[in-house]
Amino acid sequence: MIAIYGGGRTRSLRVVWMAEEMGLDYEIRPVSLIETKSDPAFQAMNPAGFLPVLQDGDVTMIESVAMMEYLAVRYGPTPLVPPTDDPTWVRYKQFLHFGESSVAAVLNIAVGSKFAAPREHRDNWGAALAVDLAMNRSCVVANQLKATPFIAGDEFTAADISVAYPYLLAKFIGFQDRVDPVIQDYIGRLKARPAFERALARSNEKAA
Ligand SMILES: N[C@@H](CCC(=O)N[C@@H](CS)C(=O)NCC(=O)O)C(=O)O
Repeated sequence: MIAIYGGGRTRSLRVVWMAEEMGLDYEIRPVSLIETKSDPAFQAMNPAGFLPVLQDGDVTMIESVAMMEYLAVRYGPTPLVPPTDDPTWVRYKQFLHFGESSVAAVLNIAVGSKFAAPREHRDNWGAALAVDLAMNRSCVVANQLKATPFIAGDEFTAADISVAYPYLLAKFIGFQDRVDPVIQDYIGRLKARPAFERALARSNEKAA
């Protein structure tokens, strides 16, 4: 059985959503971000102590987008990944990584500042810059969505799961008013997918 450590608003949601879209059996092992840094069992899987972690037999993984790629290769083929000779593949691949590397990753500073920093350090220049960077880069997402209904083209793919994740945190982090309306509409459409609804419900059963 595939085990996904995380739950709640963590990036495990990407992996759970992917598993739901593919109809895979999996279990969520809820882990608190406070525990991961001091739990020897968790440290053995990811010495850096961040979430999510995926375990599947002998396989242990610590990168959410790579986990999605793993599921597609190990349990696919799936329409969530266009064939490499498909004209949408390059855009698919780029946005699959853009969602984490260019948007979600920079927002970690905003999340840490808002929820973990001492009160007097919460409104800091770096946290504001993190949101500014994410919003500036979001023009790439908005421009694509003005041309196609999904981020790689006419079909929903794993790249949509990757790109959607940071915008699902908009209200939580507090930048929802800055999200382009075309992205807000897109996120609304993605949230209505039955697989997303199931993924969110299971992720929230015992929030991390
Ligand atoms: N690139 C990693 C980022 C993982 C990440 O930043 N996870 C957050 C929770 S969603 C976390 O554990 N933050 C605390 C930390 O990095 O120590 C991925 O996509 O899995």
